[in-house]
Amino acid sequence: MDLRHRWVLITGASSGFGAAAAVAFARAGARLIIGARRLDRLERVAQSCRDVGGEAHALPLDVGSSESVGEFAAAVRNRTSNVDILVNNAGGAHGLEPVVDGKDADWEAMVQANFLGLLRVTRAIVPLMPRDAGASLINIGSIAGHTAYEGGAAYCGVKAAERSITQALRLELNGTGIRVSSLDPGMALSEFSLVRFKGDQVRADAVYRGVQPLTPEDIAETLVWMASRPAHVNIDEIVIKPTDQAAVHKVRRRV
Ligand code: NDP
Ligand code: 8X3
Repeated sequence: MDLRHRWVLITGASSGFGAAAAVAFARAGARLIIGARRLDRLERVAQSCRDVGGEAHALPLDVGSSESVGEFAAAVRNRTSNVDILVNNAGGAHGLEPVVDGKDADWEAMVQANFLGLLRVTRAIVPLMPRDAGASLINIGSIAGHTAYEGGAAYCGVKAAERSITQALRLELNGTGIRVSSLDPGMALSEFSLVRFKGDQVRADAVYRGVQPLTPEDIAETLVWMASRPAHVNIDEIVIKPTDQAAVHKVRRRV
């Protein structure tokens, strides 16, 4: 499917996968609406989209707030009546403590962004997605939603919920022609670990020590490929991991 002039909405586009995806879709000729909380960073991503010839609008968005999602959706409707591709990417992990040491604030942040945020944005944007015209709704899951690990109870839980939400949406939207997909990455180098470890760069770097992780550009390329399949093709689910990562716990380290 030709992505030129299609409207693509990406949540959490101020860094990592979302930022790289915005530029990749812009390069393919799409028009971008991007949302996140850090508006200065988001504006820079929008400029990068324009630098490759795309149209881009940066809008403030906190998916953890119904009010913010409502204002965001109103601002989206001011720019377009159609959203052809929705990428629900906003989210991340907070902390890596076992449940007995878990913090309410971390759990609440993960549930708000990865779980409720995904539902809120989808509820607001699906009515703008055209019927029978090759529209795509792509949720970013994780291998954490497939296999739990120590310290990941809440994060693995919300990413497992993402899989269930994706499956339910595919059933609910059957008959509309809107495609529903999940892209589930393994270890990828972004700000994910820096956020998880609350700015501790040394601890974040240790996650990727001796490993060649995925890059945000790997994820962006896959998203563009998924959205540009012919309208009758639905890529239900992709799991993408670094070659160095055979499973959550089975990682080749060169040091
Ligand atoms: P980054 O930390 O680089 O990017 C996360 C993005 O989400 C930022 O743009 C951030 O923007 C945004 N975000 C977080 N919370 C909110 C919120 N409440 N409202 C709006 N935007 C929000 O990490 P990644 O690019 O790696 O993460 C993107 C997605 O991929 C996440 O859902 C993550 O769980 C998932 N993932 C990551 C993997 C990895 O190894 N990196 C592997 C598998 C899945 P801002 O702070 O400006 O609001
Ligand atoms: C991010 C990948 O395995 O660190 O979702 O949870 S993992």
